[in-house]
Amino acid sequence: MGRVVVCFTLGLFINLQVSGNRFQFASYTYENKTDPATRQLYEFRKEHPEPIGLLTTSSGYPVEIRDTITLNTDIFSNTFFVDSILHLDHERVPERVVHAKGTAALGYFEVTSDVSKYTKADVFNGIGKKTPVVGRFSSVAQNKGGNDLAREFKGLSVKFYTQEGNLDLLCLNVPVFVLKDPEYFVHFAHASKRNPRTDLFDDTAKLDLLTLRPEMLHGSLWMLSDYGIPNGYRKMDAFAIHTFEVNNRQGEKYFVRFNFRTEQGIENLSSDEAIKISGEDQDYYNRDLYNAIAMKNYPIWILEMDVMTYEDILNLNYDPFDITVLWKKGTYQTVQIGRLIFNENPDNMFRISEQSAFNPGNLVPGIPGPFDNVFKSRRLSYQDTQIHRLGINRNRIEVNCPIYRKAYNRDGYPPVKDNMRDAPNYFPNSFSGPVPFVDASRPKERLWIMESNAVDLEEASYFYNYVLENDEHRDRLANNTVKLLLQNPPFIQRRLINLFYLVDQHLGEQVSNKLYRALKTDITRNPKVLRIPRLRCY
Ligand code: HEM
Ligand SMILES: *[C@@H]1O[C@H](CO)[C@@H](O)[C@H](O)[C@H]1NC(C)=O
Ligand SMILES: *[C@@H]1O[C@H](CO)[C@@H](O)[C@H](O)[C@H]1NC(C)=O
Ligand SMILES: CC(=O)N[C@H]1CO[C@H](CO)[C@@H](O)[C@@H]1O
Repeated sequence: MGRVVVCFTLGLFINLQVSGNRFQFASYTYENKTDPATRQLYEFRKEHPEPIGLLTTSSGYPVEIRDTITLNTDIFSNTFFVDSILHLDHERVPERVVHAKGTAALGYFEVTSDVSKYTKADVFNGIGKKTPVVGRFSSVAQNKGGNDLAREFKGLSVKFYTQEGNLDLLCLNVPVFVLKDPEYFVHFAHASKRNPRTDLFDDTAKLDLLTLRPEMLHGSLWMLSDYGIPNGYRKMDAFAIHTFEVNNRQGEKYFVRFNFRTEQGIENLSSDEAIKISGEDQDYYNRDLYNAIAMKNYPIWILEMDVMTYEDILNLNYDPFDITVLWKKGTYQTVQIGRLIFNENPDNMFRISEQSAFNPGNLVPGIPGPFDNVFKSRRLSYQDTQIHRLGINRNRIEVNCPIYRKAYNRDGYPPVKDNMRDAPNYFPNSFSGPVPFVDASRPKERLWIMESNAVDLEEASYFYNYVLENDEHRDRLANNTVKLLLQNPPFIQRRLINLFYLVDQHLGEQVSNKLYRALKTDITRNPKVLRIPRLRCY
């Protein structure tokens, strides 16, 4: 009886191996017909032809073969059974409030240019210097396990394990954000996620909020355009968006926007292509990244910064700190910093992806960072949500550990690692506890910016007329908008179209004509149904 159960996990493979030519042939075509992600278990067995060891409970008790079956036994005396069932009951942590669906990769960053003129950050200084990184790619509103192909922004977070602590750059695949007042992030998140009654994604909520907060128009146009569905995480750029203050060894300030440019080229999917692919594989992005890395086709991004001097920003006719605004051509110069390469798949996604905690406030000397209100609120919000998700000792979890750490923080829910052993636990002290350093070139004053509440539709208009490269792309944008509008009550349809007319007459006309036609066709087909029923907006 016991032996039958053991063979259930290993027996199938063992049979394949020993059953002669017919099965060897089968295994040959199997390798050639499957992708690395599909073959993962098979590859594991190839690397480990024998079981990797004896089975124990989580406290190390060796499991006897008769304890792997509980029928007709004294079940609660069975340590193996109790240990495994209790563990299963507790093995979820809360998914991220946003960016829950994602995947991670490991790699390194290599400096390719001398940027010491702008920043003294050690990680970016010294051509050829390599720094290990972890990256996490994500969608925004999808739940963990959701659809990679939904029309949403995509994220790329990079944690650099530098000699001066962790530097986290959190990026989106578009260069602007949808809002500049962090209070509205709460409402943007609620409208993007599930409706409280139906528990469904709700296009009405999305367009209602968009039309009531017109500063969202610019970012939303990016989302409705081809940029809304890249053809996988490898085929997109990634932008940290905010304007960061940086400083050099002399304490001189510069203002920069960090941009990762894909070496794979930007590619995107149309709504129809995305619907088709998601019917077959909702994990299309995750699989694509995993397979590329497994097949040594390592994805690469060039990290650049767009730079302005202090004098530059004093002489602009727009606000360079506004994250709903693109920096205007001709007002900045672009400097290359280095290359980001992902060359390793994590051997355990929970350990690396689910437990990772990126914090925009994780910065290094030489990068004091942005000072707009959205960034200031993010310095708090990410840590707060991660304390909820992973606990107060999130930075003592392996994937988040900096190379060097000596802090006065003690205790709390595990992991605590060595908990600073017997070192003094208060500051200041006279007994050789850790001491702060002196940064002579740290700029003495910080800027304080006044942020305007006014909404300037010029940004959206520029996007429609100049960022979109041709009328076909504009037509796809209009088509995507109409699909969303069809899910909305007429007063919201009118509100969006009115706003679109203000952005650009052609955009307003396109969308209203297409909407009119779509409604008409729909009415003709079925007079009772005004709305096209479908699962999600693409
Ligand atoms: C007020 C503005 C914002 C707030 C309050 C906010 C909040 C959050 C929260 C709570 C998470 C989940 C973090 C976790 O559980 O570990 C998150 C994730 C993320 N956010 Fe934001 N966010 C804001 C704006 C932005 C902006 C402007 C960007 C891009 C520049 C951005 C990029 C990301 C990325 C890439 C992730 C995924 C991190 C990961 O992979 O773990 N967010 N955000
Ligand atoms: C088939 O798989 C084998 C074993 O992995 C490999 O050596 C061979 O190159 C593959 N052939 C083709 C045509 O991909
Ligand atoms: C937009 O939709 C119309 C109507 O379905 C279609 O004829 C047209 O080809 C679409 N435009 C693009 C660029 O796909
Ligand atoms: C922004 C962008 O790269 N758009 C491209 C998306 O893909 C279509 C079809 O492949 C191209 O025509 C667009 O230029």
